[in-house]
Amino acid sequence: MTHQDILKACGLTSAELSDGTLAVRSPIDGAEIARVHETSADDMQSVIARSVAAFKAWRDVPAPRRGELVRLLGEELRAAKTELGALVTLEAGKITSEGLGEVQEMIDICDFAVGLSRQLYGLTIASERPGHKMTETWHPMGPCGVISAFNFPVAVWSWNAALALVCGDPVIWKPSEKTPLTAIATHKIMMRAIERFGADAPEGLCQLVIGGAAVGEALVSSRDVPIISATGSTRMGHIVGPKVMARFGRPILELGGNNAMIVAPSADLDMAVRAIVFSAVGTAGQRCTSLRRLIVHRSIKDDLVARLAKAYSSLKIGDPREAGVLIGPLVDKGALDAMQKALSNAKVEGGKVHGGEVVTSGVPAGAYAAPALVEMPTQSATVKTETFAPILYVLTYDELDEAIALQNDVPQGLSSCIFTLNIREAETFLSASGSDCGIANVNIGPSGAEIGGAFGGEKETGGGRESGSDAWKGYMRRQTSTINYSSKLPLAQGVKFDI
Ligand code: UN1
Repeated sequence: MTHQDILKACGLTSAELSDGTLAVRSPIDGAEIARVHETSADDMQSVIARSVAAFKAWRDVPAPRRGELVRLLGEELRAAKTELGALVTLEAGKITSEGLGEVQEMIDICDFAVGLSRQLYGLTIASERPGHKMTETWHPMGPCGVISAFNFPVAVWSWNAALALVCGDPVIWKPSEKTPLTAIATHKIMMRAIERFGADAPEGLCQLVIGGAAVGEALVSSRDVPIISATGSTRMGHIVGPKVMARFGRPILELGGNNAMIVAPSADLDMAVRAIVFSAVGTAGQRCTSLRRLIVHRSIKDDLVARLAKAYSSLKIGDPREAGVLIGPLVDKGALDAMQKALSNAKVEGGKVHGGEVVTSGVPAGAYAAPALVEMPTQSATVKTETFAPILYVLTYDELDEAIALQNDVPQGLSSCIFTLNIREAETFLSASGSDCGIANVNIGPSGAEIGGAFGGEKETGGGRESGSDAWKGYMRRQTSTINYSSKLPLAQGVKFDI
C-alpha cells in the first residue's frame, strides 16, 4: 500500500490532510505526508465545556451500558486493525508487526474494560458502632485529559480512554504533535463506535485536540478537567505534574524509564539474548520500557557481550514496512543527534562502544542508526540518563546485592528484570529490598507488557498506573458512606457529646 492508500483506508480526507499549520512527517523517509489543522487555544474553553456537559449525562448511564460502547470500540478496532497498524508504521516508524501489535493492545484493553464495566466493585466495611455499616462506592470523576507521546501514538490513548469511558468519564485527547494522523484515524474509529451505540452517548464524550503547548496547557490548568493522564518525558512531567497538583487535580504520569536486566550466572543465555535484543532494539529503542542497562555477572560478561554483538550484526535495519527488517527509523533527526551525543558522552566516561553508527546506505532518507552496545566501567551520568534510542549500556557485578543496588541507582523506576534459574535470586529481586520499579520481571525482558497488569513506575517515572489490575480506580472518585440503621446515635471512638 502506498502512503496515500493507507491514509485513505483510514478514512482521512484530503481536507483533513492539507492546508493546516502542523506538518506531519513520516520517520521512514522524513517526507511530509500531511499538514493538519490545529485546535486553537481559544477553542479549548468550549472543548472543555462540552466535556463537562457530556460528563453530566454520561455519569448516569449505567456502567455495563458504558461498557457496551467500549465493546463496540473493540469491534471497530478489530475491523480497522490492518490499516491503523499500517498508519502507525507510517507515522511512528514501527515495523509492521509492532504497528499491528499496538492496535492489538488497544483491542485487548477494550476487552478488559468491557469486563471491568460490570466489576467496578466497592467494599462493605465493618463499623465499630452497633446498627451501622460502612460502604465504599466508586463514582465517575469528570473529564479526563489524555496527553500521549509519539512512540505509542494510539495504544496509550486506549488504555486511558477505555477505562475512563467505563468509569463514566469523558475524554479529551491531545496526541503528540509528531503523530496527529493516527490520532485522527483513531478518533474516527471511536466516532463510528459512538454512532452505533446511539443516543446514550452525549455529544462531546470523546474529543480530539491537536496542537502544542498552549493546547496542553489549557487542559492541564483547567479545574474542569480533574484527571490528566500524561505520557512523555520526565521534563514534560515536571511541568504538567505540579500544575495539575496546584489545582488539586489528579495527575496520572507515565514518564521516563531506564530499564535494566540483571543477568545472573545461572541464566539461560539463549533466552536472555533473545529477550535482550527484542527489548533493547525493538521499536528502535523508543519504548519507555526499552532495555537500556544490562547488569551482567562478571563470569559471563564476555560470553554474553560476544553473543549480543553477533546477534546485533545480523539485525536488518531499514524501511520498517519491509519483511525481515527489525530496526526501523528513529522518530526524527533530533533523536539521532541525541543518540550520537549520548554515545560520545559515554566514550568520555570510559565507555567502549560497539555499533551505534548513523546508517545512510540501504535505507530510506529517515534517521536510521545501528543499535549500540556500550561497555561501561561505572554507572555514569550518561547511563543514568534516558536516551530514547537503541543504546544498551553493559555493567558488571559480582554479588546480587550489588546488581540490585546498581539497578535501583537511577532516577527512573519503570521496568526491570532478572534472568536467573535460581529461585533465591529471583525472589530476592522481586522482594521489598529488590527492584524498586513498577514492573519487575523474571526471565523475560522489561518491555512488551500485557494490558492485564497495572502499567507505570516510581520515582521520575511519575508514579501513575494505567491499564490493568485496579488502575481504573485512578479514573473514579471514592466515596465512603456510614449508614446508621439503629435508633441511637453513638459516636465513633467512644466520644460522648450529650446535649
Ligand atoms: C510506552 O513505551 O510508552 O510494555 C508504553 C510495553 C508496551 C507499552 C509501552 N506494552 O512495552
